[in-house]
Amino acid sequence: MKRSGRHLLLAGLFASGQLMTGQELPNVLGDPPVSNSKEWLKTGRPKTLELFRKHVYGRNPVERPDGLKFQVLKEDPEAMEGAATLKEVRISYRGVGGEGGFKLIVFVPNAVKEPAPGFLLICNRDRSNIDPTRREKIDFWPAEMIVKRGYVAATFHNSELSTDQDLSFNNGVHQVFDDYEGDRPGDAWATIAAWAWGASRALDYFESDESVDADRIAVIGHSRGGKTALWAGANDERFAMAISNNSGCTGAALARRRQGETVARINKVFPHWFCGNYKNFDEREDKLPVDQHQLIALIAPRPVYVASASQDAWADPEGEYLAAYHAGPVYRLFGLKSLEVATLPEPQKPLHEGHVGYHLREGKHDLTAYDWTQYLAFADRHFMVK
Ligand code: GTR
Repeated sequence: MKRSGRHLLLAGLFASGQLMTGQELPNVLGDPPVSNSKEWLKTGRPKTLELFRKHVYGRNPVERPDGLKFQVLKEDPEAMEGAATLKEVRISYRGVGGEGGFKLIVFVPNAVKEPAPGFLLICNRDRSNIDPTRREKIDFWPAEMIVKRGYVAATFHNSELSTDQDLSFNNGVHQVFDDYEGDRPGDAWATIAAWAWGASRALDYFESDESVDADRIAVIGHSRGGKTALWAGANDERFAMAISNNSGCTGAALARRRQGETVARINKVFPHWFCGNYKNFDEREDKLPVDQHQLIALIAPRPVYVASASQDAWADPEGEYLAAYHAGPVYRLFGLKSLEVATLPEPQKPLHEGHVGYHLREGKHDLTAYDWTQYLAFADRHFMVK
């Protein structure tokens, strides 16, 4: 294919990892661009969401299914030495392929007398990271710290919605709900969408639990879980906040920069994460009708937080920052402050002023106590927790 001078110039810029200006990206305000928040919500947002459904994450066959059930399997009002009430809840559903379900682990702070706000972590690591007995306590999910600060600490394991390997989509929610004639359509949901769907069903449960304030739930995930948290927040406007920890390629990072993990590489190694149509953009990022700054903008006017780690080049920290920065025009339509400069901040200097939060943590690809400390501070500002 013959490449135009402009493309060559852009390829050169990306290869050297330079900053991207808004002009090199699809217009975050849409095509044609909207000029106010009302138009954004009426046309800009739905059109952008549709592009992500069609080309990137795929389309859910069902949202809240009829007959969704919640069963409290276990309740301990004296968990965490009396600081929390633990509930283990089975969320179950039925579809053309039979029955399915997953377990939600919820710690509600006993000290909070009104419905409490909370964090819903999409866990993509070993289950020991989210041990409900709390014999194991790992910084990936510092449930005690979250509860102490007056928040619900909730989590589920992604593999119960869809295993992280099945290319035939013959397990979990795919087995329950998929009903395609012939080949799987190019825009059929895949694994990341299935995990995000689970987060929305957890939110359905919170709406039924009087001890939880379902209007103040932040959905959070790390890495592949971070990609999922952003998609959950974009798709389901009931999430009051979305937090992306080191989400990288097809999470917060701009695809067009081609830094670290690329679209072709992620589709090759994790072909089950995104819809079939996404493979059309292998080595053709410039042809993608969207880029990831638009995913972040779909969360507006709700607060969103993007975090990177200094040694996580694979996730392209600068590309993550710039996507958050370039979501700004949509936040400004609502009169809200976002990130102010197009330059990556220094490590350990969190930016919490506006509705788009960001920090670059010193260190490796991980979700750490430092990261959680920042998320709690940001949530305190927006959820009005003292
Ligand atoms: C990596 C993958 C990333 C990231 C990470 C993770 O292997 O390339 O996109 O999601 O896994 O989830 O830990």
